[in-house]
Amino acid sequence: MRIDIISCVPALFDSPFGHSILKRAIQKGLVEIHVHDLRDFSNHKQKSIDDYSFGGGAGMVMAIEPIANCIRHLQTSINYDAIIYMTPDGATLNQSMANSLSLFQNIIVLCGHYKGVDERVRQKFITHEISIGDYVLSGGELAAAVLCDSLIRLIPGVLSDETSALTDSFQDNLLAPPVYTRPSIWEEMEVPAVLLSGHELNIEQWRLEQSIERTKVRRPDIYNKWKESSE
Ligand code: 6GU
Repeated sequence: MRIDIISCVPALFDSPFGHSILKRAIQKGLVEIHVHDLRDFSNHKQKSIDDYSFGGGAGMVMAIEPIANCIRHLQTSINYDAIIYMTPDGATLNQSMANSLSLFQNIIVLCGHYKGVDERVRQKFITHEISIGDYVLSGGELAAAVLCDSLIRLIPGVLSDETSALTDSFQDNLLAPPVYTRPSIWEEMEVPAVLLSGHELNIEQWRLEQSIERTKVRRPDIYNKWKESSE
């Protein structure tokens, strides 16, 4: 998978992809991430990328030209499967969206700032509009990093058997069960006996029950979906 990120604060991406699982995925060549500085595509002397909002009101709007220049430049060498705009008014990211987007070969992720992009950018170029939740961030960069993380970990070969995405919360519409490690007794708090029993079938059964119970209590919305799908 190749991800091209368009941002006016590219430095925000230095760290998220420089550690742990994502770093290794890049080193193994399973994903390529290219971050583009929107200002490099501005034709202005001052490299400006925003302008006043027509009709007035507080807040600047990201102009069409630098974004169009950047996207068209990228499209000269690559065919993109999706051009995603990170915006709080987009569809809220969930596991099933991450699953489908992870199948794409080449994607562009455009990070919004200020009051957002000129509406015509959305109409002309954008195929998906994504938010990461009902709260406002200062820009789309952190949201884009979240999106990329959720996609990259699904690429075959990125996770080992031990970290397999198949046992993640949400992957089967259930939250993950509680987990424990040594010591088996800590300040009189004991690990559930079944986990120490070595009885694989019972352990699997216990984990499923815990998952179901957790989901029912914490996320009744997801629980109802799971119940429908398991009937
Ligand atoms: Cl994608 N952008 C911004 N600025 N805020 C957000 C968001 C995106 N998703 C949730 N809040």
